[in-house]
Amino acid sequence: MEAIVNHPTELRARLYADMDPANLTPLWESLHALVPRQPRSPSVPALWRYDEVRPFLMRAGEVITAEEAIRRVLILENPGLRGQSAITQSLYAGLQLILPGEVAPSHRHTATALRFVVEGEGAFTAVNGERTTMRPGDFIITPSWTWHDHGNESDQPVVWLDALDIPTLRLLDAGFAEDYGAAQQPVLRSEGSNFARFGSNMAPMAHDAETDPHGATSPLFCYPYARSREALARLRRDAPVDPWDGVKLRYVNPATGGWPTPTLATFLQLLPAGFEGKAWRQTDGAVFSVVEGRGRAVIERDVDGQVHRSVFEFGPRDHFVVPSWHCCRLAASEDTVLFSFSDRPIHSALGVLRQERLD
Ligand code: GTQ
Repeated sequence: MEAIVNHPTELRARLYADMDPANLTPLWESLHALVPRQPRSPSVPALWRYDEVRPFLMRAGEVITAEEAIRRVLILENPGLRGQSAITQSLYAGLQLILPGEVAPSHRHTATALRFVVEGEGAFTAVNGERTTMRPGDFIITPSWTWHDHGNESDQPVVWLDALDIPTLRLLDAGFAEDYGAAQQPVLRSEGSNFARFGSNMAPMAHDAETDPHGATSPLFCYPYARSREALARLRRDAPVDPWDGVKLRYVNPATGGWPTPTLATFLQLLPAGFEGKAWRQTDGAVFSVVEGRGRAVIERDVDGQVHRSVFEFGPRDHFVVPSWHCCRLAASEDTVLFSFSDRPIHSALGVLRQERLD
């Protein structure tokens, strides 16, 4: 009897049980999970085909108005994180629908948001007293704590991808929000004045400065697709195509050269027809929005010596996620343009960003 009770396993089990009510738990039982040899994300690769998503979005348009919903959005929820409103552990993504004549009322929150226009033309987002018309492929920023409302004065439904750092703010318990009190904020400046100030490789004089007081977010809030697409087309003709990324550029904060937002990095890349990319992996989890073309993403992860492989055939307006430290290879059967965003600024700020180019 004594011998059994004094066996280390028994003694340990008794210790765990006795100290549990004191909110104490032994590190040594979870050390490897807490300090992993390499990331083992609970997020999994996933693809949302627009053909499948769009009918649900339009049904959402029939059952609730934008005004009632505040934001009529279908959240892209990672299958490994169901119930958490997250596409990766740090990022939120959703597809927002706004129908002709609707208004999504003005509010502000500490979460940083970006929009990437997926379908339709002629809706607008208003940020800090200025509207920007949304066209497919435009990348738009809603900085932390800025008033923003959306409207659609066109005759067609408009859909865009929303990306926010909501799960990161939840982790930090730093979420605040306020309603403006009226459906729409007043328009203080004519459309295009923000772009004139910050979108031409120039910047305002000191007396005219109209910048984010924290300096953390780009003062330019719309990056039109036409400009970015033209840059990629030009580089595709004039510069070598990278074997991993094709022709890829990052969006910048024109005031600093850094990322456009403190938490979200954004990219646009062109994969020429026939491109068969080499494999890469990175600690930042990335979400892709297909703008033009068709191709394939092969995403692999080694779990205890067993390779899990996802093969996604994608086309226009499809979305997919490549979680942290998964190997990804991109291929294109036609000229393909991909927008993507990730939590890279957070990894960089913490000094934990790792990127590898494989093969
Ligand atoms: O447009 O402000 O998808 O506040 C989630 C939360 C969009 C927005 C979302 C938001 C918004």
